[in-house]
Parts: sequence; C-alpha cells; structure tokens
Amino acid sequence: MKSTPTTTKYETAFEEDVAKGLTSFPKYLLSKYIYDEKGDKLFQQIMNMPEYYLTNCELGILQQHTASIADSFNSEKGFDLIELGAGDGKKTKVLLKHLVAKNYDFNYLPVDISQHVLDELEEALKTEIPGVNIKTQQGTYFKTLEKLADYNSRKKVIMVLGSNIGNLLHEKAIDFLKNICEAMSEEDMLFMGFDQKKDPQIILDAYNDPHGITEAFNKNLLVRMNNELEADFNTDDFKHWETYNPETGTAASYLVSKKEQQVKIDKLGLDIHFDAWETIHTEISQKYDDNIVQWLAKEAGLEVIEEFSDSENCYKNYIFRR
Ligand code: AVI
Repeated sequence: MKSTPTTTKYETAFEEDVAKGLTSFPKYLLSKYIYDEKGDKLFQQIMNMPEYYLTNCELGILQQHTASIADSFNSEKGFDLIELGAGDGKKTKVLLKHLVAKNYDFNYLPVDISQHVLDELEEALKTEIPGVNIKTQQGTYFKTLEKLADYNSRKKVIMVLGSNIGNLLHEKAIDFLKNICEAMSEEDMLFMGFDQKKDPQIILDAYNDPHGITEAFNKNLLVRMNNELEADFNTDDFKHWETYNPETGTAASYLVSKKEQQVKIDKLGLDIHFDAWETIHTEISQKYDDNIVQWLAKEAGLEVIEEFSDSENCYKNYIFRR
C-alpha cells in the first residue's frame, strides 16, 4: 500500500505552534519563541536587573562553593564539563577560573544552538581565562549529548544553570531529565540549578519589574508574530500579567487583551478574536523545594547526591547521578 506523505500547510514549527496556540481555548503561546535576537538581549537585561534575584543567587553559590563543587566534579582521569545553554558564561567563568587556577584536568564543552553565541564565548575565554581547553559544540542539547556519548571515555559532568528547567511543566521536565539520564554513564554527573519556593512577593517582583523589561520580553512574542507572520498586534492593547501560586510553586505569565479586538495573522490566514480581558498564557517559571526535585529526579531515573545553596535557601544547585 502506498503511504501518502503527511502535509502541513505551515512552513515552520513557529507557524504551526502559533496557529495551534491562538486557536485553542484558553489561548497560549510557547515561551521558547520569545528568544530571537531581541528576546535574547531582553533576557540579558532581565538577568542584570536587581529584582531578578536568580542570577546573583546562583553566582553567589558558585563563588561560595567553588572548591567543593570542583572537588565533586573531579575524577582520577579528569573530566569533561558539558554545559547545556552556555549563554555569556558569566556564572560559569567563576568555576572555570578556579578549575584552571587549581590545574584540574578538564575540557569545557559549551553546547548552544547558536554558533554566534559560542564564538563570542570562545573569544571572551581566550582573553579572560586563556588556560581553558574549550571545544564548542553547536547543536541541539540531546543530539549533541548523543554525539558526545563516547567522547574521551572519561567522566562527563553535564551542567545546566539558570533554572531553565523551570520553564517546563513537570511532565516535560521529567522527559528533559530522562533524556539527560540516558546520555549518562554510571560515573557521570548532572549539575543543575533550581530556583526555590520563597516569599511570593519576591517572586512576583522578579517577573513584574518596574522597568518594563519583563513586559517587553513577554510582548516580544507579539512583535515576532508582527515581523514574521504578517500579524497586526498592537502591543499597547495587551497587558503583561504575572501570577504566582505558592501552593504549586508555579509563576505564570500572561498577556491580557485590554479590549475586545480582532487581530489578523495574514501569513497563517487567521483572524483571531479576543474578548475584553481574554488571556494568552505565555510562560511558566516553576519554583521548587527538595521534595519536588527528588520526585522529578526519581521519575527520571536519577538520584540527588549533593546540593549547594545560599544562606537563605533562595536557590539551589543539585548534583545528580544515575
Ligand atoms: C530562562 N528562564 C529560566 C527565565 C525564568 O526565570 O523563567 C525566563 C524569564 N522569564 C521572565 N523573566 C525571565
């Protein structure tokens, strides 16, 4: 029997996901689409805001516990440090400086989808920490981890900073951890940052800053649809709204339509109706405690073997093994 190839009327995943999200009830958009060049810049600005405590908390943990972290990473034959989502490396540099100064035998393999980001990081490290043996890996996380499975046949330490896992619902977070677990051998380690439950006001302030940077970041989804999908969203007709549920630990971002309106997305042939005060759900930023982290790890086939935190338990970095 002849199989007919499945056809979709959409050219890209962005188009398909936008069409699906905005024709669903309630409406939603996927937060990964916030990050184009402008979205990346806005996120850099968010990380430098005093309200966005996550950056400084994790930086503090890396500064305060560098020696013990480095010690846990090390093995007889040295190790390879694979960082998923390297970014500008501000926090990682603290660790790299220590590893070089103390003569650890390691390679640094930052993984990113953007070659541009990797080139900039490599350039910066050449001048700032010339002793680092850097081997950039352009690609998606899991394809790269698969490719690196037999790399060097010594201990691999996989590092994910920034509580990026928090942008995934628990079910997806477990899949993410499972994928990492599958790429790990018994000796390997996962070092990952998890933002913790805390005073709800501190969390709301981090995602609802008075400078309007998080608002612009959230609204970048509308800007991208205008630029790439011939849409006619007026960003002023939507309000950035943040909620935090202290029971579940979930911070959620929305764009709320300030009035009844009709928005065209010409490239998708869609005309989207919004009632006054109708929402588009855009992002979750999950906050954790030890119980949730241990549950996620167990579901994924991992085990927490060590943890590092700041004095107020605002943020934690955990080490996992299979
Ligand atoms: C990338 N991620 C961990 C950030 C967060 O905290 O959820 C994205 C972000 N959204 C709003 N501010 C920052």
